[in-house]
Amino acid sequence: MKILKEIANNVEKGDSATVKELVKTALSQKIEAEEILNSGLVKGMDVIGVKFKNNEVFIPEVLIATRAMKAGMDIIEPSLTHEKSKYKAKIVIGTVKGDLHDIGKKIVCMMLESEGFEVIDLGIDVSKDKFLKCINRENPDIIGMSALLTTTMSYMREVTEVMEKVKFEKKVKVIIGGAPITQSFADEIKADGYAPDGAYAVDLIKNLIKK
Ligand code: B12
Repeated sequence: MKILKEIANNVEKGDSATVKELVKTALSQKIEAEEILNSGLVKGMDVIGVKFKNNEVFIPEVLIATRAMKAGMDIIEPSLTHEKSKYKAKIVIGTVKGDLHDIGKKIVCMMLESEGFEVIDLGIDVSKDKFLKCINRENPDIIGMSALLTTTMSYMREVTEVMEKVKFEKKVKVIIGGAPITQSFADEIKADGYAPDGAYAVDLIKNLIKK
């Protein structure tokens, strides 16, 4: 769809104002919010990711694209909210210590909220102490960790290790995600699940809370 391509192009260019307008137009054309997110906004970020990797763009361009992406996410957020689901669960989520990437985590939070789950977003650079304190304070059903760097994904292991006892006592499950994460890494660090994107994260949590 042409408008989705335009949204992707403008995220890539970092033109927040145009992204906002295009997203509003797409919504008024009754294009599903999830489709705008995945086939428009995320597509634009994917292109920036490849260009960044190939040294065709640098941090300032990535930051400007991030701003445009977030501007679009703010517009679609209210439209993502479906009817409250029958699933009830409290989810605490954060990007692990040393890692500042938060776009993917925010998408996961938005998708979970749209399904009626209660989500507490601890933000970025979250230490194991902060996760632990939050478990004791909030009694969540699920802890979600995000990491985008191969250097920070190992911190997830530190968190699952310190959580081993409390996980059992509090019956909390741990899920992980982010571009470098795989199911086999999740198994290796004894996480209860991994999801490659927001839609899979919703299904994963529905399955975990049934158990
Ligand atoms: C945007 C971006 C940035 C922005 C972040 C802005 C922000 N507010 O997030 C800025 C410019 C700050 C940045 C900085 C850096 N970045 Co950067 N960045 C990216 C980029 C281009 C896009 C990431 C993104 O937002 N993707 C779009 C979202 C939608 O996808 P996603 O994050 O994967 O999330 C989805 C899934 O993974 C999943 N998911 C995510 N989290 C979770 C959590 C749970 C619980 C679950 C279930 C699922 C889940 O669902 C999400 C939705 O579908 C990637 C390239 C890439 N291909 O990933 C590089 C990338 C991640 N960055 C990279 C690097 C190297 C850096 C820097 C070290 C650069 C530098 N020299 O300073 C710094 C590190 C800063 C730090 N300490 O964190 C590398 C990492 C390489 C590696 N192997 O570790 C990448 C891969 C680029 C590259 N190929 O070189 N970056």
